[in-house]
Amino acid sequence: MMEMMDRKLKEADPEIAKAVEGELNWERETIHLIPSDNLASRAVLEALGSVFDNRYSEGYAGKRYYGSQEFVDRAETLAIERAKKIFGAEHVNIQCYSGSPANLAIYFALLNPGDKVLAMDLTHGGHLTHGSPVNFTGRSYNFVHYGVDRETERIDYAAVREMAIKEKPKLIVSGATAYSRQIDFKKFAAIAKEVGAMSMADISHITGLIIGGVHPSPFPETDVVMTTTHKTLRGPRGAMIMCKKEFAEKIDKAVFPGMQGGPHDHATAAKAVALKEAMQPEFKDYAAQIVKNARALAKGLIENGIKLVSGGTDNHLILINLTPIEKGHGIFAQKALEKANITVNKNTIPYEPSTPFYPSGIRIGTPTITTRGMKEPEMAAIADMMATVIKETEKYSLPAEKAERKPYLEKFSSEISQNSKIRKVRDDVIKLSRRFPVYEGLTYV
Ligand code: DSN
Repeated sequence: MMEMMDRKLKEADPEIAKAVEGELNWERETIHLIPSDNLASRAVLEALGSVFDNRYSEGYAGKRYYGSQEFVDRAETLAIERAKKIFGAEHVNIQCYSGSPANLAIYFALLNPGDKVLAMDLTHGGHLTHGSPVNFTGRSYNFVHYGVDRETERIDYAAVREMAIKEKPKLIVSGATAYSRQIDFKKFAAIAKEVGAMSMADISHITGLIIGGVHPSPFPETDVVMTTTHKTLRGPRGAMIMCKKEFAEKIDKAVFPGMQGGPHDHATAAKAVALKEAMQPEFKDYAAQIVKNARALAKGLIENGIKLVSGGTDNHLILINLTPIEKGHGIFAQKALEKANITVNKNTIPYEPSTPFYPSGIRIGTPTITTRGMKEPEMAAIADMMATVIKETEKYSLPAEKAERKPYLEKFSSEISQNSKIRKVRDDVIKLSRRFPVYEGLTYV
């Protein structure tokens, strides 16, 4: 028995060790542009893989349903105090498993089933849990949605206000997962106040930018703020809810016992570590560089004739509109870029003319490559490489018949992997990636 307890991963489970090593090597040799991903520090990963994984600790610090919680309480209290200090939040619940359950907990705390909520439409950049009809939230509450203006492709605050006055929602949600411009949280909070609604901000994508002072903060005006902890914050997968004191009790009760059981204490410890890292001066440089890099990448793409939603970016994220090639082209661009070791995700664009599975855009972002130390010169090179790859996909177009799509995409994948220009880009990507090492010396096999 004890022998089993002391084995290293490579001895206990070589298949999983190989899969983890594969992921590590993939990260080392790719340009990773998914804007919601990032690289956690070794200290964060160490806390995440610590003995805190072994514990149950339902309840909150000082008021648990299990004994011997001294060290769990210490880690949780440190995480909470750090978050409060960083954001100026009156109350923090650090226990949320991830962004989706955290949003559900907020709705559970503040709303009754059927209540009206105003939030951003998924296809305009909102999140599934902002009331998409295919999500639990859309089925349980009466969501009405604002989007972006057709011309500017930015949020039209006057239109949001008009909708709020007309619809009289109980809650107004701001925040997005695919919006490349700054969000005016103060305006959202003011609109909510004017119509007697509560205000909530989902800042998951931009937390790191807010901490670094390169995006306006939703504090102190917004009633409840949710963030995941693994995106620009660069912590473990998870989330936290911050709120005004008056909502504290309801939020805590909604998280536990309302939505969750035992908190993930290993994740709590890792959140504390990430928050400490976010308090260091170099985190500000990192956040500023994310935005500089996104701007440089956007500029390079535009110079290569690529169309961007809203014409550019103010944050970490860029949405590419591929309709000049064809509607529904996102899947071709994603697959071709993947063959060149450039990781992106296909994404809907505002007023999407195709479908969510075959959308007309791709979404990219700079958090991971910034963490690796890349700067503006590398962004120009990445823009050129992306443009070369996307150009190679121009002669392919999505079959109108659904049954023809799968075989056509398989044929496309195999053809594109033989494409010499894409192979050349792949070689260049590997060379560039190796200049910015990741987790040096780490191995699992
Ligand atoms: N799935 C996340 C994203 O990629 O933006 C949001 O939860």
